[in-house]
Amino acid sequence: MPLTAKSVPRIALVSSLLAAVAGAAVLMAAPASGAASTLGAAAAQSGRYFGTAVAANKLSDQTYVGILNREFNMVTPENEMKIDATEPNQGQFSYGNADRIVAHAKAQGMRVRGHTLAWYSQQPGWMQNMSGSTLRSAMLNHVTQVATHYKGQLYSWDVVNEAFADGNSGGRRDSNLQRTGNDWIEAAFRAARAADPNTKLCYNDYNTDDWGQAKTQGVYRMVQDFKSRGVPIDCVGFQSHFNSNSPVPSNYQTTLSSFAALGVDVQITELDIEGSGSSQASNYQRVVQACMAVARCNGITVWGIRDSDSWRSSGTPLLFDGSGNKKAAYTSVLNALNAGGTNPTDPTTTTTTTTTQNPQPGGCTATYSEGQKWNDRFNGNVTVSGTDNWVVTVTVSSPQKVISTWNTSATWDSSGNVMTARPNGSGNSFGFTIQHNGNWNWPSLTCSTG
Ligand code: G2I
Repeated sequence: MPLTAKSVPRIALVSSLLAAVAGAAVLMAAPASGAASTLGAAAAQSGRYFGTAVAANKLSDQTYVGILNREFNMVTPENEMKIDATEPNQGQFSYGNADRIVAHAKAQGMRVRGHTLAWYSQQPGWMQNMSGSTLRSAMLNHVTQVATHYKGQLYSWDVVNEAFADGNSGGRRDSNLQRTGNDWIEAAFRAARAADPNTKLCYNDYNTDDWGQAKTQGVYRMVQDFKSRGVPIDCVGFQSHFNSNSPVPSNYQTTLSSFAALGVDVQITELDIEGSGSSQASNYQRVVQACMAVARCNGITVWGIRDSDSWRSSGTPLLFDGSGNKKAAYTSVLNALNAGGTNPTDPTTTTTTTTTQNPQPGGCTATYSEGQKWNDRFNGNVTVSGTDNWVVTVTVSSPQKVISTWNTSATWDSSGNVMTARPNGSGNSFGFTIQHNGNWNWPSLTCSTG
């Protein structure tokens, strides 16, 4: 029930506003320190990056390089680190084009996402014809050699790409690699970790953006299993290739935050959205806002610079037109980045307790203090003063959920976001656990006398 001055005349205020303000610096929105004028600088305000796929053969195109150097602070080689490019003949490695991209990025102060060490596609001929234990060892040798070559130079690696099947099975895609045994993915991750211990290791896939899809759930279960067994995985890449057949799902943020709650980072790795004008701009805005709302969403990479650079250029899916002009989608992305987001600062390092003073006469005050924090959830404690007969509402923001309470009798409204807490005979302090699903904001409280 909404609390109004009329229905609850002795309502007293609420401490949570103060608590929220006090906590803002460490926990909540990262204040945008003035609007930045490029994508990379705007993303950097909240500790994120904004990247693009780069093709080595375009590094001589001045318009292309001009936009690249001005706007982006992360680079993914579009094809140059794939298996057919880096090991064209077995045991003979070829890094020329990939190294040129890495060198260009470094000279510009940009970082690099490696893409990709193990994939069913773009295998060189010699690998396509292999199977069984011969293929398994060749794959692991490839991972070891290439990860060693780039040791310490990359921000993250897409260790395994596109290993799950489309459709309703939620299982693995058939491939020569899959036929070497279901443990091929974890074997690849272990080999990558051994070769390059300080680079984030990602699993990367498409059609995993909709939380309701079987494929998304299949990948989620794999990551959950890897985390529970100590398989070294640090991040999940969401390619996010969208068009009218595969639109931005309404639950996209839930997908990102649900994976993040497993204790991995999430990255949007190959974003492009077909369309034009304001509808394309608003779809881009939704994607950026979802990442900005999830503390462990490290950054966003678009899959090319100009529409004409895209693997599906006829759909004009990128942020710059064929002449290099900024599109409406560019502006909506820049604005969404400048609006700030949930701070990706490690949330487990701070503990703040706040108290409030001067409760209104005859009313009550509910004081929130921060409790213990874990990767996926945090505790809050509330102390009530002014009455023993209190009613405290605790409102969490979606996709947060209160998953347990203590020392109170609690009921929820139909949205599940508003909890009404009353005394249960345990005194005037109670607490709860919030599963944050990527949103670390504190709840807001109101206190009234019952
Ligand atoms: O298909 C879009 C992306 C889906 N996720 C994984 C990404 O690695 C993939 O990127 C695309 C590249 O954008 C294309 O540029 O991967 C394609 C290959 O699977 C790339 O296409 C290839 C063509 O197939 C080759 O014929 C061509 O020589 O690009 C090569 C270089 O232009």
